Amino acid sequence: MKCGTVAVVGRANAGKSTLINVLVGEKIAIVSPKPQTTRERILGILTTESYQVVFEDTPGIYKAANRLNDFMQRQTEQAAREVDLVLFVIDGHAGIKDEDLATLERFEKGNIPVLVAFTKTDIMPKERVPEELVKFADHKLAGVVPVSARRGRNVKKLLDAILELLSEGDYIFPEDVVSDKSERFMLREIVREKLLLKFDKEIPHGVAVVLNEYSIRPSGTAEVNVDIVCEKQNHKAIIIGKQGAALKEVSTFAREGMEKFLGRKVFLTVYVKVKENWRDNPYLLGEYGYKEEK
Ligand SMILES: Nc1nc2c(ncn2[C@@H]2O[C@H](COP(=O)(O)OP(=O)(O)O)[C@@H](O)[C@H]2O)c(=O)[nH]1
Ligand SMILES: [Mg+2]
Repeated sequence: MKCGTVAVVGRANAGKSTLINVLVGEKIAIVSPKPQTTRERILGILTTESYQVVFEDTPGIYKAANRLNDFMQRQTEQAAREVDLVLFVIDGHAGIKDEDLATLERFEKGNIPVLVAFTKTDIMPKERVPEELVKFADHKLAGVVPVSARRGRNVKKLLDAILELLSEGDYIFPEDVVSDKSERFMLREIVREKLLLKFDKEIPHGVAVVLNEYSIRPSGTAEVNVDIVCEKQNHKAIIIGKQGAALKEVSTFAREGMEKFLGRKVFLTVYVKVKENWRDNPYLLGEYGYKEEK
């Protein structure tokens, strides 16, 4: 039996969470076209009879602008120090930048092997792939695998490359566990995902979702109540929208996402609240789940 841990790192929006969801075969992390979608380390666990791979999704690498970003950066760095393999995800379509290569070098200096997943090949011309890959020539990598998470292209090949680099060992998690995060966490994240899809930058980045209630009625329907906490009174007005239209749309998508995730009907109620500058308030960061576990 092979078993190992893999930190999935790379630039914001590179496609890390999408790739992990495809590798694990279940949605363990939310995905959106906006950076800063993933805020913390999330484990996605793939178990078969012959191996267990524990993927660590991370927030990605970028400059910190507030305490929430500091937390996100620490989560990424911690993850990359404590694993058997670093999977460096690069958005092939965006192209390999000097900045990517500099970050890659930092990981190469550690004692952990680095494998590159060159993703989003489905939206780039075929001939550009080898042109980009030569940029890795001077790097001491365990390998480079071009993939498309969206199309599932070469994902099996990537998994084989990962397994090659892992050792024999006992499983860390029970076989039926796919994530270290609870259902409660995913319910909050699903609301945040829909906010990221609906609104621009400042609003979703300044939002926290609090789960007040999650219970199952005798009929089997789940009752879910959440607060959307935003940073400013005018953000609240935008989130709610004219006659509540925007909030209604987000709530409907969130309910549908929850129903798919839970496999049952959901009765969802949502309130919007304002907490100014919560992203820089250590107490509120803790309250909303953005603090290191002891
Ligand atoms: N075309 C294409 N888009 C992708 C692929 N993987 C991810 N994306 C998109 O890239 C965006 C960022 O993905 P996400 O997984 O949230 O990136 P992360 O920030 O690195 O976790 C989303 O809009 C995804 O749908 C892929 O293989 N092909
Ligand atoms: Mg992500």
